[in-house]
Amino acid sequence: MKTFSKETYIERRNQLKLKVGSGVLLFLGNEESSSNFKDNWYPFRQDSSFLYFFGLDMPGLAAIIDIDQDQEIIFGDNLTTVEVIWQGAHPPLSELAEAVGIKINQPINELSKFLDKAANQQIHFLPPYRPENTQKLSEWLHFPVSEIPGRASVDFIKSIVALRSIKTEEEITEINKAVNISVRMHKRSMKEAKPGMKEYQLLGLVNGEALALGGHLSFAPIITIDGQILHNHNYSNTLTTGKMLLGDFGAESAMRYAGDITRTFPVGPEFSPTQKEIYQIVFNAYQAAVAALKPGIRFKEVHLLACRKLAEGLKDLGLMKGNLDDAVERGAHALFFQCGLGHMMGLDVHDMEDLGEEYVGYTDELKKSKQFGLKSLRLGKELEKGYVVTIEPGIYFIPQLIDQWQAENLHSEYINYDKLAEYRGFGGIRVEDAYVITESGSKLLGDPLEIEIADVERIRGK
Ligand SMILES: [Mn+2]
Repeated sequence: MKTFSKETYIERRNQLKLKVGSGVLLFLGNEESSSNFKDNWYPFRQDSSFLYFFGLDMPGLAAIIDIDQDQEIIFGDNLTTVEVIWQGAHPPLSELAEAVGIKINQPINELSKFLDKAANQQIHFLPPYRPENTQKLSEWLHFPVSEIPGRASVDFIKSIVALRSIKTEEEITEINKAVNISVRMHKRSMKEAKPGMKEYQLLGLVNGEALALGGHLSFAPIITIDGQILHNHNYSNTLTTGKMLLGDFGAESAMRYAGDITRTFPVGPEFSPTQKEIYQIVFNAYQAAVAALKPGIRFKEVHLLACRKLAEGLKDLGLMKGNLDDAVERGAHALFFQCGLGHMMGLDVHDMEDLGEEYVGYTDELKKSKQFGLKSLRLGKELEKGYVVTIEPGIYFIPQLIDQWQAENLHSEYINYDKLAEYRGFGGIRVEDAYVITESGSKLLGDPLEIEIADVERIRGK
């Protein structure tokens, strides 16, 4: 288990105490999680806020920061001899706690007693996303399970979001490691994809690449010739010349920071002329969005700029028409780009999404839109130096959606449905990289990976 220095964690906790101000902060780590029977576990994944403030990447832990008494305690049990037989020995919890700057550790069953004694203090907890943790909170705090999500502390959430959103230099170093493993995974798929292969063969190659470099998958990969299915987790298709392969996947580094990259490339050695046209529109939107990144700009504005670029290209091809300012404002482009331009990335690939999009991506002043397309934009608020965001525009031709809009005659002043019929079976194109916001603009994370048409075709062996 690799951690930052104890000073990093002490400083993060001090900042958190200052922000929340008073009360007791309760952190629940994660447990092993069973898949089909008790001892057959999914790979263990620690809670990211627990990792951020306590660094300990192992199951069965919880922690308290009692701001009022200025006390920090890690709760957990040392392994029993029976557990050591199966799992091997770990350093004692006191030693692990000391390494992240915590002087007091207690057995896990002391935690409910601690909370009962603290009943007259405000006990802050985060919204749980695992049922086991919801149940524990219910038992320890004596609220019904159904009330737990609504009782999560907004002050606690907002304070954590404020801290975790700004990535420090040592975090950027870790994210770069994750992105660079992700780059190697993509190079592997771009070099080795061939007509006749199954999508799952590529899945095996890229997963193997991540594992061989000491990483893990940071989320379930999308590796598909049906790129128009936005979160496609089917890998059973055969790669055929004329199709494009859309790969959206990335690695998690040893310290659990995420990478997330998307590329779309031809299964054959080159794109068709039509594929090139659509790809170039997506790439132009990507470039325009990246050029706009800087502190102070709302990400929603960057998203809309990318939408406008997509709409311009689609109008040039005759797929859209009319006044593009109005078209984008009314959401007509969302027939082709149904999702958001990007998201924050850090210890989670969609960073802090467990804490609530309304706190991570929006503010009291800027609420999420309900318009189709914009309602899927996870991040809307002003960017700050140190934010890490992904930029992932795309164009997707979804036959069912086209049919529905056409049947409703929706946005027909902006969409040329006759011309669109030629693109029904086109599929989808997306490109994606991650950027850190700097003093004056942004910087690409990780080593550059081929993205322009000529470079992609070169790697495909044209
Ligand atoms: Mn992404």
